[in-house]
Amino acid sequence: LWEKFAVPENDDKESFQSSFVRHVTSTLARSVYNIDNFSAYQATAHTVRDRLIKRWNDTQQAHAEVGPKRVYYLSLEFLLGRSLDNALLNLGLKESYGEGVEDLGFRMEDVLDQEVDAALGNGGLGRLAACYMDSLATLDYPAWGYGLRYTYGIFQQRLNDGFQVEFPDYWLNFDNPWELPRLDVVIDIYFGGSVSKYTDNNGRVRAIWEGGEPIQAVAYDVPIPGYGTKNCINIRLWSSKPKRKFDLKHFNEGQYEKAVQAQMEAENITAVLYPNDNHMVGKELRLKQQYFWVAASLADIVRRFKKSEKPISDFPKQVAIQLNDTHPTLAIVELQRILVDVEGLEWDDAWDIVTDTFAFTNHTILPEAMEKWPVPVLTYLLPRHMQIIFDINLFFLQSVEKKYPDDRDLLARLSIIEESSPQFVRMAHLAIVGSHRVNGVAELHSNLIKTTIFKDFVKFFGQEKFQNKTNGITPRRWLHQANPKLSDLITEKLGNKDWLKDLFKLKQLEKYVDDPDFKKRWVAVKGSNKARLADYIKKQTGISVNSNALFDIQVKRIHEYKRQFMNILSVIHRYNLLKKMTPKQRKETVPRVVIFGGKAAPGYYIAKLVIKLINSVADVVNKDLSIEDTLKVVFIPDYNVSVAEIIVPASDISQHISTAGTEASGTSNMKFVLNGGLILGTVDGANIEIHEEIGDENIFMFGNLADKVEDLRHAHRYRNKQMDPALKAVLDDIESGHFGDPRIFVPLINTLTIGKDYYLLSDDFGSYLRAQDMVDEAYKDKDEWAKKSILCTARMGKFSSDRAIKEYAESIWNVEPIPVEEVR
Ligand code: 26Y
Repeated sequence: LWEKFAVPENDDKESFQSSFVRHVTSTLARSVYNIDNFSAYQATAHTVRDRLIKRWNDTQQAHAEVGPKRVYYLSLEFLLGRSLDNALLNLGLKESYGEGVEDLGFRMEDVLDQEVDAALGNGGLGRLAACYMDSLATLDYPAWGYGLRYTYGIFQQRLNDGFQVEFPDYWLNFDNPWELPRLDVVIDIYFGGSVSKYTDNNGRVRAIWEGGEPIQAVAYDVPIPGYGTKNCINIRLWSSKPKRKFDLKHFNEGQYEKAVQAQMEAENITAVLYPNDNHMVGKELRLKQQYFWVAASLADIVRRFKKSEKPISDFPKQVAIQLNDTHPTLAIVELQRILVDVEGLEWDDAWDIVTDTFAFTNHTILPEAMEKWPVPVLTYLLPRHMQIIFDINLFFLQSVEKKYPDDRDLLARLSIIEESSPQFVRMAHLAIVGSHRVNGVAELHSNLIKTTIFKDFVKFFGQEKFQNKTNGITPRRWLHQANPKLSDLITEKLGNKDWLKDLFKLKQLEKYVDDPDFKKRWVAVKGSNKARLADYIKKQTGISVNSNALFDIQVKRIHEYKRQFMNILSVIHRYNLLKKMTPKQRKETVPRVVIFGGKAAPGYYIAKLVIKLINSVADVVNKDLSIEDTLKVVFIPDYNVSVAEIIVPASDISQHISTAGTEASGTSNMKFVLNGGLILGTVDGANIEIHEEIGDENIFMFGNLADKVEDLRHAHRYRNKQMDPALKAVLDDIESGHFGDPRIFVPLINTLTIGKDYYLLSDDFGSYLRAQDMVDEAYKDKDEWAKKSILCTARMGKFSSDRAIKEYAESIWNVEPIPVEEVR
């Protein structure tokens, strides 16, 4: 009987339209005669959602039958962006549904544009998690993501007089078709309380933790469809809710408000995403978020494992948990607590299970990004966990002492506890000790962590524990979806879409680098993407830019180590040169549009001044008719995933100019090059591997190498080093008031003088300017440039997140793909 009523997957236009109309009238309760683009978006989204739910169920059923080892990706950030276009493309429905929508009188582009981004992340780390989920789904891995369902995502950025102002991102204002509330999946989470000890029947001392008032974690599931497969995986996001019961004590005392307040505090836990990128701010609520999330996730994972009825010692054979940075490190402690206190295992047996289960990815070596939490705060929020951390540390340090007797400095350096006053828990140390594998995110970064911040751990644990997994990006979103014209051209040339599942196939494009017709079409696609961006810029900022100019783009979080400051200083340098030129010289120079975008953390004063400086320079340059349109400067407000999808396909040059050794990998560098944009970059992060893949002629590299950085900083500190004269001239220009009240910029300029130029702008400025000149020179030869652009795309196979995920699956997780058949 059930089979008779099963919903078939009909992908044709008419089935779409009938479902669309049904959703308009039933789900949205509207009349089909007066619906706007937003309702059309909702009806389309709900139609796709029905498909996703079917696939989600089929996937869960297929996995349940096999009982495979599953991988769990714990990330406090999932920067998904929009879902509709991505789902249509991954499910292969774009064409039929597109026609269906247009027939009904809508433009698909307008409909897609109604969707608000799911912006539950800050930057690189969060977007990486989203790309990895796409690859896990596409490659048929039995995988789950676990995160938090923030009510407010990353703030919206607006500009006021050139300054950043933040607005709350209340993204759940309207119904969210991309989540399935699981109001039946609810887990009680406890904070505080007390620990008592007792002796059990076997004479063992055991601990009981009795937490305080419970807070509920409610599951919301976000289906992630793979490309060209029925596999559809799940990101489970937890939302905090008060447990619905009266606080009788307050109630009896007549303190109604107090009772309500306690309930509101429960909802606070998942209210807001912390907007700091690569910077630790020790807020207690952030720590509560972390525990709330890992405790709910582990309870869920353990419950699923127990359904298999396998012995608990099989846990690591069934479960791999990847820690996305140190944010979920308390999961290590929570699992040890469950195994020892709840399951009654011996400490050592439990610890073997824990370390075999977890692996840890580090995303930064910046000292200010290292998480540490005060022992007193942990002690009162999570008293039992604090005891367990002390025990983990004790046993760990005992094993160190055994191997290296009498090296007390080594013990202090390795200790999970920082012996300051108050004491702190070093989360990275805890993550390393509790994991069987640790990895960095690009070759240089993985080598650096082994020789600097984690050096002593390599000495103790040995090399094998420390790996590299160079980041990747999903070609489905970052080429197929964001750049449909280039995608079509590639598919036409290669004869099929196989390259979307095997990005190394792009190599075949190399055959056509000297084919004039192909080159012409390639350049035309770039031109139309630049025109699209020019339109967007006009709409958002009112600035008109010439889309024949060289588009030079730097979009990423604003941070001193990423050196947007150096970029805008070089723009001033360029402007001053242009002003001095004769009209004839100006005619011969390559016109440039310099485009910036990115958010500064709300409390990051210097980064916010950089935004102001960019806008002040833009104001002056864009108004100056004397330079005859040879230079324009644009700051695009509110950079996010869907804006990136417009920007990335439109670059001629993109800048990735961090001080060598500071950018762990970078992933936007990969996105730009995949779309046929060249890089102007430093010898840092994944730039190095991109260089290796695409060759010397197709990239502009400059600046000091990572192994020089420490010496250069040292030289600044102890000798009064001369500043680069070109840089000095530009600073003088700012100080003269050329770009508005110079007093505003004093603290920014001080970072280079009083602050000793920690990020070495002065040391790299000369070679940066020379590299810029080489860019101008190369761009004059349009034909050669087209060739470079094609070769860039053709050689990017390595940087697919599919490659990265396969490496994780094979050398860390030990999980296998499970093909999913449709269940009828
Ligand atoms: C401590 C806490 C507040 C914190 C919050 C966010 C610490 C770090 C972060 C985010 C880090 C991050 O996004 N790192 C980036 O990860 C990318 C993916 O691996 C790298 O490509 C990029 O170089 C790195 O900066």
